[in-house]
Amino acid sequence: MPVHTSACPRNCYSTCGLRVTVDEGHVTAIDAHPANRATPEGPCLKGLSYLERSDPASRLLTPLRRGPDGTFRAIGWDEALDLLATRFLDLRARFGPQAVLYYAGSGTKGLLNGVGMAFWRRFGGCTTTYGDLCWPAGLEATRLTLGDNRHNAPWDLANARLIVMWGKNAAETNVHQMRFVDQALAAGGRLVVVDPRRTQTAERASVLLQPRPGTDGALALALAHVIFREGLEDRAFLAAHVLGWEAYAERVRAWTPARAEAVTGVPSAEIEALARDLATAGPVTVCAGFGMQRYQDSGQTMRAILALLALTGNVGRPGAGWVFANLQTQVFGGLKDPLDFYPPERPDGVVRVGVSTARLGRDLAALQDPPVKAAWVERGNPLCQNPATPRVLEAWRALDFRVVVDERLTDTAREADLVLPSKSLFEQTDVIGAYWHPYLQLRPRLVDPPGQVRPETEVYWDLAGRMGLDRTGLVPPGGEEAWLEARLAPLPGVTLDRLREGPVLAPGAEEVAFADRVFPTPSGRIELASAEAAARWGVDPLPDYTRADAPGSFPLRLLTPNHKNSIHSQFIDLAVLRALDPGPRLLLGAEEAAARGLREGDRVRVHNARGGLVLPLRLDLSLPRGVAVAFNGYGAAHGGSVNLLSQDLETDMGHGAAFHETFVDVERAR
Ligand SMILES: Nc1nc2c(c(=O)[nH]1)N[C@H]1C(S)=C(S)[C@@H](COP(=O)(O)OP(=O)(O)OC[C@H]3O[C@@H](n4cnc5c(=O)[nH]c(N)nc54)[C@H](O)[C@@H]3O)O[C@H]1N2
Ligand SMILES: Nc1nc2c(c(=O)[nH]1)N[C@H]1C(S)=C(S)[C@@H](COP(=O)(O)OP(=O)(O)OC[C@H]3O[C@@H](n4cnc5c(=O)[nH]c(N)nc54)[C@H](O)[C@@H]3O)O[C@H]1N2
Ligand SMILES: [Mo]
Repeated sequence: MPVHTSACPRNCYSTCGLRVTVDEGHVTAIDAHPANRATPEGPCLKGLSYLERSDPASRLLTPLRRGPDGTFRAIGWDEALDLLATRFLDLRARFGPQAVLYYAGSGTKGLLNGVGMAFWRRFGGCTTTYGDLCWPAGLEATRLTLGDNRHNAPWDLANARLIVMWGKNAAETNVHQMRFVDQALAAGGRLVVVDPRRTQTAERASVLLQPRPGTDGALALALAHVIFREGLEDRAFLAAHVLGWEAYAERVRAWTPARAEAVTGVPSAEIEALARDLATAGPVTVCAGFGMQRYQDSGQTMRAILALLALTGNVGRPGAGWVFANLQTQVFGGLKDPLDFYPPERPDGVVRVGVSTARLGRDLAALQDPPVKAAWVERGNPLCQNPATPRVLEAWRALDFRVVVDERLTDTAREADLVLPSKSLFEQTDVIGAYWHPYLQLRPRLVDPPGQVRPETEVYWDLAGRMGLDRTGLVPPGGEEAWLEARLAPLPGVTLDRLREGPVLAPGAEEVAFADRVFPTPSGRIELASAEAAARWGVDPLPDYTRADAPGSFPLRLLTPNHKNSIHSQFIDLAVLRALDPGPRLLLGAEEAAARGLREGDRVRVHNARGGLVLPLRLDLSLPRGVAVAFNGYGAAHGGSVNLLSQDLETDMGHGAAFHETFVDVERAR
């Protein structure tokens, strides 16, 4: 049976290389692609579940139109395209093209995703979002400090003597990274985890530091304090490659371990010990996750953590460095894959970059001249995944016309006027990058889309035809490969034929990032002091920690991490995952539960001024006081999204979403 190279295009670090077996027009098996050195041992359960996920029985197969009574009826493409053309042209005539919001989420990677914006430009423009729900605080903190988001190849982690997994739960969110952790441990290295929870990753660690959520900045400043106090800093490296370290040494003088203990709850002896290890155990790799990036001061926190590697000379060496986002596969210019990031300060008069993704509901409702009247959502589920669901829902319901392109009836699709069925990863050829490993990969068209399913590019092509738009830059049906070849043409050695054989290293990919000690910052050095940080984001030029949370009326901070069995709201409704997943739940430590007279298994109402959610209680004895945990991704079908409770606040840098600035209380459900 024919076996083909493919790759998983989900928004996940691993971006696994796959080998896909096709038998008589059906995908029948999914295996690892051994040539992807980062993921040679095979996809996770979600990857294997593509057999179910791409099966026509579990998907939308026709456009659906919602009637006045709220029920959906299947319609043909003729009717769908007519409706789209009529409504959008009418809104354009009355309010201008910017009355349409084009909202793209992170549902799939692929160069062809860029065709969506090309269509809206042909339409005359639109309104779109800036910032991102995910990683921009860390991306920006890293760019300001190192000049670029690059890191050592994933397999280089095996060379580390000390790995600090900081706010990252790789055992659930980047399972393939744990292989390299294991290799490092087998060679005598050590793993330290910094997480308020005892995660599956922490189970493999020799030390778990549990800072109070949001206090990592104070922890990092105190670690730097000890390094300087003991004279453990790498003077030669600092003198040659680091800007602002003298001022930083002054800054951290006040951050004694005792002060940090009072703020973070981490015992000062553990701070002292980790500081010495960072300086002497070398080489040290810090794998920084997204956990501490979901706060208002995340950018400054990430800068403070990254500074520890600069102080100890752990940059540009095998087994050392900062593993956050590896954008070495972003070689296509003008298109940031997986997520576009349009800075709002660069208006072009056509596309109004006017809505912060983190404040979607609030900004949508407030925009004027023109107001937003319609929305087109693709690859995203904003009524589940964006902060402050009640506000998003209110703004969404106030629109005149709502279109969602998706494989299934998500929380957002259920609230749409028109739902268009989208393709699976096996139904259109595309090229994808990654943000952990350095491979470009192909996911070829292997089977025909079922029912009336059509790739987005074809829908745009036909819609442009109906509307009488210039189709330059759009992709005609069957034209994907030519379009992709043109994008690949400038890249030496990267062709569709090569990609069909297996993953290809991005041109210029480095095993060890910054080995040449060239840092593309304004000063050419690692910038602990960043004038740009101050000018662009209004923060202190040095990393700092100024958080002072006053006690509010809701005593528990709600953390809403990711979990193994979904990619955000994806996969979790498939039978194979439901069979194994414990389902949505609220985690509390024993003391907080006891203080409320609650026991394991009770149905509890977690609530704040914005809303409430009823969930079964699970005790998590690792959780400190003042913290509650509920995993994100579960939607209305599971009782409601955690974002019914979250706040729509931005991070200090990059316009990220401060999901964890959310406080709740928990009571027995009545
Ligand atoms: N299975 C699976 N894998 C995924 C995803 C998924 O949804 N499911 N999503 C992908 C995407 S888009 C992303 S962004 C990544 C995210 O990958 P990770 O960074 O691993 O994920 P998170 O679950 O957001 O956060 C990691 C940890 O941070 C901890 N944390 C929360 N607050 C703090 C804090 O203040 N300080 C510290 N030190 N830790 C804190 C949480 O308890 C959690 O265990 O995973 C990717 N991979
Ligand atoms: N409270 C809380 N909320 C969070 C987070 C958190 O930690 N806490 N994490 C945030 C993070 S890191 C992220 S990245 C976001 C993710 O937010 P989203 O990007 O909105 O997340 P998904 O749930 O992955 O939704 C993507 C949708 O795309 C659809 N899709 C998949 N493939 C295709 C395709 O080829 N075409 C089309 N048209 N659609 C497709 C899927 O079916 C799915 O419905 O969530 C954020 N939300
Ligand atoms: Mo994310």
